[in-house]
Amino acid sequence: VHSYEKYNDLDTINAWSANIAAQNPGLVSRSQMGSSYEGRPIYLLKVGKSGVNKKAVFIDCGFHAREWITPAFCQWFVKEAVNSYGVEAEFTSLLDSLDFYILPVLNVDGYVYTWTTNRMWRKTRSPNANSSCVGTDPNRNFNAGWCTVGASSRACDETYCGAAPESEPETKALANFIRQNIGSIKGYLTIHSYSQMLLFPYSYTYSIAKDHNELNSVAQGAVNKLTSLYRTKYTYGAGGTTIYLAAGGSDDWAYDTGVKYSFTFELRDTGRYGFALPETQIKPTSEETLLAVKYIANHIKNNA
Ligand code: 0X9
Ligand code: ZN
Ligand code: ZN
Repeated sequence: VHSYEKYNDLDTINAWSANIAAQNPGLVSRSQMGSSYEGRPIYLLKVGKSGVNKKAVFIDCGFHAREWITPAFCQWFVKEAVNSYGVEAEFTSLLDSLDFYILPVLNVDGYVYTWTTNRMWRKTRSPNANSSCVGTDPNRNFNAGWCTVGASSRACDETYCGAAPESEPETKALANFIRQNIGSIKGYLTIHSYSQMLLFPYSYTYSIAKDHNELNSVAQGAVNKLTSLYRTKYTYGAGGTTIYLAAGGSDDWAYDTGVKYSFTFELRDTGRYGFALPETQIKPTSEETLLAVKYIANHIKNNA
């Protein structure tokens, strides 16, 4: 049975997404963005009041399989949207002027594998040529300095970049969707855990992004909002200097493809529980993150 304050398995998340779309026809619709290597559907929710020429913000969760707090946040975001529309002014205004594409779980095969077999799995579940090791790191598989730094060309490694950019059906589906909707998508938020950071391009080079100063001030404002709720400490900055150089990430790829407001969130915590964040932290983590996401969305609404 589904709960916003528990970790839900993939079947439960898929049943939830079908249900919340059916119950909120004027606000939420569900489509299938693609299919995984093992043939599972990858569902995408579109959340917003219908209108013409709306700008959009794309938010994905469940890139890395073991980062369970992230699908929980995506579910929380949709719940808050449907409960707030027509009730709370700020979220209502955001949903009137923006569409949010919410991808609750990108790496569906990996997520299932963390529930059935290995809680600490990170990568996809596609086989590799001439290796018995399985999987590619989806966040090393995008065409942004692909496999040049902070990524491995060895199939057994956790940061394996894959045989080629977009070699994985999951990353190919995401990249195709953004390319097809590049005219409307103004923001790209990819949700990871853990380490309490808000990152923006670049991570494949120390070069300063053209929009560095604006992205830095948006990140500062978002982190200040987040911290205001429970005093959770976040650091922020360009990925390369703030966390590490790592090429092939979706944030850098989206930015270079034309999505100016591209950010990676690294949610709680800083390592006490790590990926095994207790379920009691789903609500506070989601509520503080929501403040930061709404801050960024407001900036996009007013500036993109
Ligand atoms: O290494 C990653 O993919 C992310 N950290 S995680 O611990 N969730 O794996 C950080 C990604 C930052 N952005 C890029 N490297 N492009
Ligand atoms: Zn991650
Ligand atoms: Zn709330």
